[in-house]
Amino acid sequence: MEAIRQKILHGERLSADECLTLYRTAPLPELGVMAFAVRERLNGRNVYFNRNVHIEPTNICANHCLFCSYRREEGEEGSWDFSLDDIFAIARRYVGSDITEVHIVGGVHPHKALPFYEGMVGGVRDILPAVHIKAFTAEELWRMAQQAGIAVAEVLTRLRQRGLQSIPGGGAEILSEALRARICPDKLSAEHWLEVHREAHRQGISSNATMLDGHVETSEHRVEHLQRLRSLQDETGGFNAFIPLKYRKAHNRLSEVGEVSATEDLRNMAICRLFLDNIPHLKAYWPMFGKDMAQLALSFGADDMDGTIDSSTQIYAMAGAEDTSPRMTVDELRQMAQASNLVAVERDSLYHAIQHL
Ligand code: V47
Repeated sequence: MEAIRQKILHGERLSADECLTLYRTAPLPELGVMAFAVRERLNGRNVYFNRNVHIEPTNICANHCLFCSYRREEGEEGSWDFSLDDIFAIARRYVGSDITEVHIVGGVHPHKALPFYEGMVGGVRDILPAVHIKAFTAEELWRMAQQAGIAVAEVLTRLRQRGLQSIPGGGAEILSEALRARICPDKLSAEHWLEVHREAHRQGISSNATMLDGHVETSEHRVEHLQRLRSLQDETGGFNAFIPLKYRKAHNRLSEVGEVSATEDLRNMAICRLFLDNIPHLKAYWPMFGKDMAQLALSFGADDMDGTIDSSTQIYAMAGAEDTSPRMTVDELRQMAQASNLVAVERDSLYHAIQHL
């Protein structure tokens, strides 16, 4: 541990073995102190947030991921499948509002194709011309390419022409082929997930990366995941933020595994901050963690709280998150930062500070 402490102190990179040692043995308080020092070095005392909404076009999904509480079959009770008009009606609600980002992610619909998604992005762009569109996970993009029989590069180019500006971090789960075969057998491979993000970065489209943790994965799996992300970031520099997503157990086929403790969540947050020395931001995604845990995470390496959300996402409520209608006011976000002796900074989707006049 002393050798690791010295490395952190001197801003040196941790090896995969050292990361594993942290997962196996490092106590929470010590991790917290080190991760906070690193977050201060990278982001000062800033706590970033934005004013955002999600649009979830459908929960009908061709995949059968064991951890998913959200997917439904076509026609099944509880399924939804928005038309473009439905989606545009949602977007229109925000005309004249102060949101700066729309985040669009849904299930992999078995019968929708690229022109539908091009129309979606183009329509939302027309309705909200100044709002940043962050849309479609690597999984959705990969499927669009497969369905159209074209390369992912072309999908990205076409969507970018219609207004796509960045891509969210979902679908990464754990970047280990063996584990994916167990928990998300229909999803794109780890290698393909990385390939989609590599191509996005090559085209100047920045992205986020997630890790779905706290289920059947081992510490070795987490280290493999983090290592693969760090390598890609060395290559491209295109990731803005990393987002650990705690596995939530309600209404899915992994429920019997249960959920890991708050201590484990915070240890993981801190270790991610220590190992991922090249991804600038670490997000405490409060609709999944809960507000209290997200606030605590700010003292364990996290510097970003995502945004106001406006009750527009259902993924986590369906998986057992306490907050079934997640929304935060800007005042609430500011108070959460202040109470941690930190400074809330409103940001745009690329982490530039925004000053409202
Ligand atoms: O990929 C699904 C996860 C992800 C469960 O980029 C679950 O800013 C926990 O990626 N328990 C989608 N997690 C959400 C996502 C995301 C969210 C917020 C911000 C950003 C961003 C990205 O949700 C999926 C999967 O890893 N997920 N089911 C569950 N039961």
